[in-house]
Amino acid sequence: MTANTASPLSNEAIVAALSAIVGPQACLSQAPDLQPFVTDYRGLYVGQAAAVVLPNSTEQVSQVMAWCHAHGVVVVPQGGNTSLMGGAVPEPQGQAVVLNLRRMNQVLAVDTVNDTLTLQAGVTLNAARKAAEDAGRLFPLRIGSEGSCQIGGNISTNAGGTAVLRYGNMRDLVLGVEAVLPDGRIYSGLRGLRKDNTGYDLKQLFIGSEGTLGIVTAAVLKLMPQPTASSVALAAVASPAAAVALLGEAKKTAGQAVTAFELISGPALDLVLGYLGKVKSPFEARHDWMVLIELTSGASAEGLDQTLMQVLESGLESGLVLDATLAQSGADAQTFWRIREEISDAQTRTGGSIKCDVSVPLSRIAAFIEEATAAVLALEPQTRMIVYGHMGDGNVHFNPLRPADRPAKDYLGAFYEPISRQVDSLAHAAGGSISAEHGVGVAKRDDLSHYKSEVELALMWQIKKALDPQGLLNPGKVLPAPVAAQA
Ligand code: S2G
Ligand code: ZN
Repeated sequence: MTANTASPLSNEAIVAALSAIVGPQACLSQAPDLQPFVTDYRGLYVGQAAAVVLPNSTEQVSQVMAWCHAHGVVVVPQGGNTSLMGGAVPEPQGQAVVLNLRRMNQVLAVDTVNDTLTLQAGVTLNAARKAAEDAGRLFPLRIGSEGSCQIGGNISTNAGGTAVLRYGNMRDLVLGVEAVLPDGRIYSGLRGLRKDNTGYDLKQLFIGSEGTLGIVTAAVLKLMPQPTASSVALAAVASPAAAVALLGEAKKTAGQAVTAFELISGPALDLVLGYLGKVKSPFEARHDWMVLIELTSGASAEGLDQTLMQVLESGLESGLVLDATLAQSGADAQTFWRIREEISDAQTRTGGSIKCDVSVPLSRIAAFIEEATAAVLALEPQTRMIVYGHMGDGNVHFNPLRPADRPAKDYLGAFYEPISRQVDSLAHAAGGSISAEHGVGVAKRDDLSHYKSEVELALMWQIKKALDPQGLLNPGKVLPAPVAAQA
């Protein structure tokens, strides 16, 4: 099934028809205006579009989708366009319409009795977290791009981030979804029930499917109790295996309070300190590995600090921990988190890395890191191993950094394939996933054919064809071309 991109209409006819639906101000067609919407976050994928539409309601989304469906015009849904996998921009050729949801940015209801937050898809994650906080609650999804990513995109990519260990990823935080289907019909599932066993759980079709089965236009999210205290520490550890053992100790001692457990390699710390400039290293000596540990709870702050100190002291006694520093203030905690969260931008600003967003069972993660490091250095001995991320939930960003003497086109081009393939195959062999939280988009689409079974790929294609038989919604993303037999 191929996307029906060769619609007989001219771009002008498409623009005229869609302007009549969303208004001429909300229908862009000039190349300079289109550029930011057809270029992905990393500037690696640039697409072609006949128009960008910015609807302000579900009804307008429905009418745009119905018109495009009737005329065989491709639609690419887009939120904050922060996808790292090229999932939210159109293909390089064609007359796609980018449908950006940023004007649908209203918080519709904050319900502190049912503990639900109902909002439109274009609300940024920051704004959603603020609406929860203002109501004395927590919406716990926490990712570095929260200032620009939108709830609709978080849902369609099943976003994860630094608090998954405690609160799960977006799939665990969504109670209801409203979505526009490829033919323009509206699926209205904005219910906030914790229990509803009345047939297939249809909202799950739109969570993590990256805008290929429907356009998320609104959602009902879970609200959690607002923690009144948190305690954060950076601990230098002997190895990833020591980090895994320390995580076990922390869970044993602090239980549910363990909210984040983030691994940071020595090269990653060097890179981010160099990028931040004024931030001092948290440790006197240089260490190859460290972890950021955060405990949060409703209990008092000193109780949490004592608990975290207990974990660190027992780690120091057992040799798991080589050095540790406990945040003495909110400012300290902010600095520790800044060190962790700026690693992402530090890579981009230092020439770019090959992003391997993998997850493996915790019991295998240390061996995986060792094997993958050896494999990458055998291919490219000068690589700096930027390894960091959400060890607590088994997800590691294993991002070999481009050596300074390698031109970007070589490294992210010629070297990308062999390095990415090596890392992915080792993660798969360890029982893991080649994309833990960033999704598939274009970047990992073809790799899926190596790592998903024939039955899985066939099922996904059957669902895609059932909802989008013309292949108009976000074509070329997520699903590798079907094997002839399945087409
Ligand atoms: C993180 C951000 C994207 C990346 O920092 O947790 O998900 O790999 C990443 O730089
Ligand atoms: Zn991450």
